[in-house]
Amino acid sequence: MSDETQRPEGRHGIGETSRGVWTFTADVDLLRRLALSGFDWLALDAQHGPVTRADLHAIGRALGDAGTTFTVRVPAVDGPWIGAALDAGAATVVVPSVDGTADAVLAARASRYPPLGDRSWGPFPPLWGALAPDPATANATVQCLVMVETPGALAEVDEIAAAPGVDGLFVGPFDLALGLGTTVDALLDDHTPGNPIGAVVAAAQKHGILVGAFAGTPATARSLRAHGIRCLAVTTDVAVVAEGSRAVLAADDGPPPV
Ligand code: 3PY
Ligand code: MG
Repeated sequence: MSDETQRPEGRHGIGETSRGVWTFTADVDLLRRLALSGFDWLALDAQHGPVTRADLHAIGRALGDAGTTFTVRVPAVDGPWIGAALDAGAATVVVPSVDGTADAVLAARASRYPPLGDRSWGPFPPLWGALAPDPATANATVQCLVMVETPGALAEVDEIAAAPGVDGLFVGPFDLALGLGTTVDALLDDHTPGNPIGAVVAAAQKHGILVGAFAGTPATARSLRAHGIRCLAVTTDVAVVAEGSRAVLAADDGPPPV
């Protein structure tokens, strides 16, 4: 295969209306199988999963070879981690624990090469003989989604959505509920004027950027869609295994009677 055929044409990130799978595993075969299972996108969780920066190399190569793009939820507002995830070939980074506009700007700038940001040049694909996008293409196609999951981010959500290089807002309902001193159910059921999730959706719509959220289950996805969010992580690798096992055991007749 020539280098030309390995050019990462058609790289695309997360769509406005899409269903993703959230993954904790660092196992490349399982990730590759899941990436080819029909979800619109796959997000590796390096904040709450065991994915390390060293794992990114093999994962990026395996998913790149499979012709699929991927997202990385980095562990924190951390420029070098954002750079490493993108160097490995991630099309999208999801940045957690953003506490205000300054954090969002840091994340956006870490996602783009100069003059738009301060990302450093060093993509991994040439290490295994593939081509990486040139800086201008990388800047034009990368997606930096900042999480709104703290009271600080919520208070500045309009300013965050307006910040150059912030391509989308991604709601973390679990941390947002904790930070606001409420429950996930109460947060999701709140449709009063000015409610927190509605405020995130309104800010994204006002500034013409994507809005997404972690749901984890189809039931939570339903509640988030009722707020107008259509880009959702609808399940996790762990749930896919557990529910797949349950479905197989329920469908099977069991051992023959002795
Ligand atoms: C949250 O709900 O806080 C998340 O970060 C989802 O993973
Ligand atoms: Mg969170």
